[in-house]
Amino acid sequence: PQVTAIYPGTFDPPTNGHLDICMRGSRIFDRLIVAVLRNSSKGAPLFTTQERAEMLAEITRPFGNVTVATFDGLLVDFARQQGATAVLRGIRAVSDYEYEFQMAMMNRKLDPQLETVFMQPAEKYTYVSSRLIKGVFQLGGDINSLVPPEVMQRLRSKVPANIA
Ligand code: COD
Repeated sequence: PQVTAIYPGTFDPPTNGHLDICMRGSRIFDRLIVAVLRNSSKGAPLFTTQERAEMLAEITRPFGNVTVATFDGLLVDFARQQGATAVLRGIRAVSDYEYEFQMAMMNRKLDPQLETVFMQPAEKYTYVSSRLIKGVFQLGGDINSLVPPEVMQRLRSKVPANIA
């Protein structure tokens, strides 16, 4: 059967780590929907939902089977609505696993048909997070090799103080 997977997240902003997981997911699933959560409880985002979705669409364009969407409410409801049977999540380190495991089990409780799949990024992206990217960029650090050029450009216009 054709398998559609959802890769959900905050993506504020998307990084090369996220892109790496999209690439790996696009190889094993028939269709991959990258889904940006609209009302995150993570605090004020740097980029609007729209901006994050646009960046994701730009950077995933080379993968023919990846689309981008936004959602709010429960992930399991969005997955069902999209006909998705899997959720893709990235694991950078053992420390990610505890939180990911809890979410996977809660999502299974909510929808036993929805399977969570974990993938590991290339080693060089295992320390990359959106939070660190924003922090380092705002302080003038060079993060060129850690985010796609499209994201770099938007960071520059959002945080003009950085001359990197
Ligand atoms: N390398 C590989 N993977 C990475 C990297 C990296 N460098 N950086 C991040 N990732 C992975 C993360 O581990 C995650 O799997 C994914 O990429 C997205 O990361 P984030 O940080 O943008 O996304 P989160 O963790 O903020 O996403 C949380 C959700 C939006 C999935 C969650 O809050 C949710 O589902 N909310 C909807 C409401 C709901 O259903 N709640 C109940 C859930 S149990």
